Amino acid sequence: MSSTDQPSPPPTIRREDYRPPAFLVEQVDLHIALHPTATRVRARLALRRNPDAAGAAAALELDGEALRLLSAVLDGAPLPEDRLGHLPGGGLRIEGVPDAAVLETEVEISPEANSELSGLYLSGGNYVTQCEAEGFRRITYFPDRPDVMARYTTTLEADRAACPVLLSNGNPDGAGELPDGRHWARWVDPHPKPSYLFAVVAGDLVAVRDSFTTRSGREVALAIYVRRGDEDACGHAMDSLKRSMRWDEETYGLEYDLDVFNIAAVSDFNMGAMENKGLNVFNTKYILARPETATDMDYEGIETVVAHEYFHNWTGNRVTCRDWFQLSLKEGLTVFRDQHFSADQGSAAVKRLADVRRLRAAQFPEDAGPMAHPVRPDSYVEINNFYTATVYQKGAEVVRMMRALIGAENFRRGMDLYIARHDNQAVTIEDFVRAMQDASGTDLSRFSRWYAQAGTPELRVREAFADGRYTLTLAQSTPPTPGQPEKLPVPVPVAMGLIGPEGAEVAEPRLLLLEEAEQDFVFEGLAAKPVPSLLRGFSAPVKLSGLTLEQLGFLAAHDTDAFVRWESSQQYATATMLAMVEALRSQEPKAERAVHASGDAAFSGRTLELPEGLAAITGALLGRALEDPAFAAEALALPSEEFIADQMTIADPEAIHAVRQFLRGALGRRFAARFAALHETLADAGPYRTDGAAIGRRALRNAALAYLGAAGETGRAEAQFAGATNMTDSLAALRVLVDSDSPAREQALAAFHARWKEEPLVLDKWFTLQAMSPRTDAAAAEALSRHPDFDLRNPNRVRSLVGAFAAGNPAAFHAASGEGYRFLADMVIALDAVNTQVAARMVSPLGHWKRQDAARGARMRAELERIAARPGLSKGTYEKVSKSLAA
Ligand code: B3K
Ligand code: ZN
Repeated sequence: MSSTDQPSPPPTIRREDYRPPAFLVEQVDLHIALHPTATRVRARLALRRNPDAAGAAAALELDGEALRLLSAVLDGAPLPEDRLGHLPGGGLRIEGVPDAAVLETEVEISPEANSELSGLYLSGGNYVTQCEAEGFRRITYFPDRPDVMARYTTTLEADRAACPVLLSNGNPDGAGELPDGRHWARWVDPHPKPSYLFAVVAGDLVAVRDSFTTRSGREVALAIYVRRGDEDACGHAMDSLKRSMRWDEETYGLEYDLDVFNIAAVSDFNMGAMENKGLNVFNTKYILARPETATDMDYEGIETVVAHEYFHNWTGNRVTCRDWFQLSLKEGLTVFRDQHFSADQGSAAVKRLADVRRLRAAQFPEDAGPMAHPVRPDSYVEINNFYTATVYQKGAEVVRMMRALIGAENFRRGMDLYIARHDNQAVTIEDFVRAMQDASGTDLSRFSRWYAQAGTPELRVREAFADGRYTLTLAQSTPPTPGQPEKLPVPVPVAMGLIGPEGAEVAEPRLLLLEEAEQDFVFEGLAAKPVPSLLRGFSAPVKLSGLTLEQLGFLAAHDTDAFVRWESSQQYATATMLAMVEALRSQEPKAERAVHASGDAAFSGRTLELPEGLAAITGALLGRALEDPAFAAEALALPSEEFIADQMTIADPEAIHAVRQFLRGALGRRFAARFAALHETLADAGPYRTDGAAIGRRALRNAALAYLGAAGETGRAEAQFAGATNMTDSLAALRVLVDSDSPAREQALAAFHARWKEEPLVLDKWFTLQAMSPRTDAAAAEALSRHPDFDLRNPNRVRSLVGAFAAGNPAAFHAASGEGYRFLADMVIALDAVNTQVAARMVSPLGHWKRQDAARGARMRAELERIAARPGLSKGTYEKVSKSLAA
């Protein structure tokens, strides 16, 4: 504490300060005696001085947090208290450790008191660990950094009745009985790994088993551990796992490397899942699925996350990160791999649209906000704040671009080289790029700017046409981001084609490479001025502008590339909506505004009109909808309110909401007969299936239902809700009712709650539906937070209400009164005392105050200040709040 009694701000960790560890750990032997409040952890570390570290006499530094040290013995001799230096945060520093030494410690920890869900904790009475990024230090003293890779053996001991199942990493290596009703099991992991991949799961769980034979003939015993009663809900996850294992063999030649692959599913988990070696731990949300309880989106999410965690076995586990600044080395690459896998399982085009939609919904705003950071960040206060859309999704886009530039074959060669060179190493993003460069013979030094520079590049198109010669001029610029005022041009791969007036391709499709701030690309011998079809497949994560409405409409109808067709219809709708918002803004005095959710165009008495161009695009889409229902469902969806807000310098949440609601209602009315017909035609006759075609049909059918609902026709939704036999249809119908003023609304909500109150994952949906409904204002959201089923200690429940409200209900969150902001800040403050990782994540929506008008911005800042003023704020929440205020 300083003299003014202000606690000093938590330190910033910088990439440039990286130093190799003074000691390596060759072998770790853990003995963990599990107990809810007094778990004993004995650790034996075989240490060796790191030949690559500077300072031949440097001290041994061990991280530690919330540990009660019982004993420490170095090479057989107890270490007296005065040999133990104490590091900030709870670690230990031991001077005078010989170059090779054995350290034995014993600590006591309380899983029951651990509401952070980092380290060892209890979920539903079962023991579970989460160590990434820095949770292992909450289990034992250890150099808890990814560049210390060690071999582990783990012996677990627990009460047999309470914990019949005892799991850890690697292969099982013996088990037996102990006195007093206790038993033990030992696990040996032959592969060296960083501490963040350590895991323990113990409790009363049941296994769903299967097996997999690798292509070299290794038999792998697969098991998914769940709570009793959930055994019937693991089939999709198991099937996804087996398909992932096969895909990685076929696509990258990568085989699984242990005798067992275990997954355990738990209800209390800070994120989706975790790739611990041989023992993945999952949020139940990404394992459990039955048609009655899981939506099609849940099924897709399970496939993706199971694959993602499995793929980490090579990209993350066998080859890991030197330090946490390299996080995208494993995350960007592994997201790229899971996206590729999912694309291979069904419609690649529709998968791409969904991925791009997600990128724009989460990553583009992040890149334009106070937390903007490069894919490889330069500094952080709390690493858990950097598991971001930028590191994951933009990181995946960067890998994808690299593959486009060097070609699929060279990319595969580069992957082989990367793994051959770096197996069992902790490496950097430069190492990955170097492997790609060496394998392809392409100089990627300029391309590496994508890893170093934050912000979304903006591309502008200009055209000239004369004498059969078409000149396409592309200019790029990247807006400044915090700490990076100046930006350099980045190499942008632009996959493109030219469409002639008749709607046919008039030039060979090409991949242009825009490397400079501005470049001309010339096409000769054209009979007429073509329309450029740019960024096919979204070949680069950039914003593109400069095409006219007319060109967008043409591309929406004629492009051969599904992505550009979808994109053009979205851009067309965006431009139309922005113009309508501008019209409202310029003509209405703010004070008289009233937002009517009915979609009846009431906005201070003004009447909006449905633009005929948009109606025509919608009509054309509907005409072809049955050709590709999944695509049509994506293309029929209007851009979200958040997306429209992101296109404005100063957003106007009320006007955006009014315009979007109006358009949904107006389109619903205009095409009521066709939507009704689609709803009829697409009714499922046969058995329930979750293949891409079946999912696409349900998506289109429910899109039609939603348009009808927006037009005030809720009868179909009522009938569908009453008769639905799967969660996708039930929830889609309930959403229509919840967003409507139908008298059936309250009754349907109550019925849904009564039916599903014992199913936490379904109850989450009940909260989310209400949190995102325009009919839920901040007061109603706050009332939901007092519902007996709301629980601040369960991250899924918090996300389902608080996260969904703040990120998915912009009109209510940005209510002019500031009540939405106050609700969120109250929740952040309450959460910070329970689970700091989840609390810090919830801060983000308040950070985008610059996009709001002065009055809203001031209210958002005031709430940030209120959070910042809380004594004892966690460093994670502190970092988010202070960066949000500073920007
Ligand atoms: N690697 C984990 C994420 C860990 C998050 C720590 N705050 C899951 C994944 O990306 O696969
Ligand atoms: Zn991952």
